[in-house]
Amino acid sequence: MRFSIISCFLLVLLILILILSACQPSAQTPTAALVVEDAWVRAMPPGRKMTAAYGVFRNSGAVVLRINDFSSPQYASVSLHETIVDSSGMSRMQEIQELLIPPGELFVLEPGSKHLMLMGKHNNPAEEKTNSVTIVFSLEKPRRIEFRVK
Ligand SMILES: [Cu+2]
Repeated sequence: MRFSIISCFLLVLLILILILSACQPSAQTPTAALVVEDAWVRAMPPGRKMTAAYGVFRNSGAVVLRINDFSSPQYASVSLHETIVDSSGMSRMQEIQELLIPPGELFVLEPGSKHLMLMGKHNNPAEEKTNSVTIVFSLEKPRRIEFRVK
């Protein structure tokens, strides 16, 4: 009888420890794990509604980062593209479903290759002055990243 009470108590204690350890926040959330360098947007002549954004994205965390939703307050749509050259030598753009970065690795967006396609520029003279484009990356917590226009 005494033994079963003790083992029951130990079982409850074990369950409590498991629940508490599951509730511990991880040291670094994926949102914080995304490190961005050299984020820039190609400057376009006035009136052009479309451009592309580039940069180097690094995963400094311990879990894979997957981002498949991007938006910008300055553009109607933001999508991830890759420029590919087909067998006839023609270059065209193809949509990529997600920006996927294994732990410790880089995802590079650069001219002639992968890029964020910005389409449908909104006319907002106030925002023109900042000379930057804000792109929101959907992670656990949405991450706003400023891209310098150059
Ligand atoms: Cu494109």
